[in-house]
Amino acid sequence: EFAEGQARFEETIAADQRVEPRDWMPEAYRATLVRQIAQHAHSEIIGMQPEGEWITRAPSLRRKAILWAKVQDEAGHGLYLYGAAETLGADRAELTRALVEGRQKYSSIFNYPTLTFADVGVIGWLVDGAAICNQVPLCRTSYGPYARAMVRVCKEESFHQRQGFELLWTMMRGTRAQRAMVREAVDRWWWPTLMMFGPPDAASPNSARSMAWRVKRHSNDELRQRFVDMTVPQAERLGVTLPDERLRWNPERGHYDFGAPDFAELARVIAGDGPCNAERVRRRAAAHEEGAWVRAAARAHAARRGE
Ligand code: FAQ
Repeated sequence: EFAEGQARFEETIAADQRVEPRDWMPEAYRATLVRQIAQHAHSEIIGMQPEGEWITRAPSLRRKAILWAKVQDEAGHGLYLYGAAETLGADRAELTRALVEGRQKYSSIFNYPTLTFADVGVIGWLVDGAAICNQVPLCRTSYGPYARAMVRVCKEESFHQRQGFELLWTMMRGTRAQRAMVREAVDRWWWPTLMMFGPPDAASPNSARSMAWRVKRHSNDELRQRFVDMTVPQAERLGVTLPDERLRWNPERGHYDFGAPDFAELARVIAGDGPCNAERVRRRAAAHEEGAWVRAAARAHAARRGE
């Protein structure tokens, strides 16, 4: 039975079809998916914090309504993704514990502070832009529930990216101070955004196996390049300069050349030593504690209904 399951799994991957929750799968495949999907879910939930801080300080009712809706979408993405992890047998309470105890990761990008309202626009434009580059190929990832979750998530992320661009577009047509605010925010976020794609391919321990299993469909460096190629023309339209002296079109390669992010900084931030790591995790832990009564009430309700 084991050999049969394994053969079927390999056929499914080779034929570029989806593996479904009830199918036999290697334990390492399951573990890799739980790791990646949980990290992805944690990123969405922790990712609510940097922008969420601006909801009460948004400059107009319209901007407040937009930001509120975006941050709620992120909660929805997180729940979707935890649901996908549960189809692999993961326990959601355990995933949350692993996050607050630092046993599981979330994206490095959410450990940087949001200092001005322009940061809200830049997160939409650059961070959601990078998320889309990374996630559109995940719509065809080999595990069915993850792939299907990504279809919906990507539609919302595209909308988020456009709202970020529109916010910055408006600010760039505003006062001199607003333009300066946008440029300063772009300078701070550009390099951390490039780090979202992970370490360079040669230093990416999970890539080879994840690509063989078609969990990942492109390498970290390929996606980073794709993001740069997509973003440079947008920066030109916006009228901002990206803070990289080595950035230039390479006609031979048909791509932009660009400088290397500081991967030592990425390693430090992943290890817990970024500007806001402690604060982000503390706040997540506090929110979880404050929600204890809701979980207790839900359990009591389920018990009374005999569930
Ligand atoms: N931050 O061998 P690799 C969003 C870890 S978008 C932290 O290359 P892999 C939307 C990596 O996990 C952000 N850790 O790993 C939003 C591994 O450690 P491990 C979330 C990182 O898995 C927008 C180790 O380094 N998106 O939330 C990072 O093959 C705006 C070695 O790396 C996703 O999670 C990093 N930047 O490739 C929300 C996408 N990079 O696990 C709010 C799905 C690497 O062995 C506002 N994930 N590490 O202990 C992926 O595509 C992949 O997991 C990668 C990493 C590409 C992130």
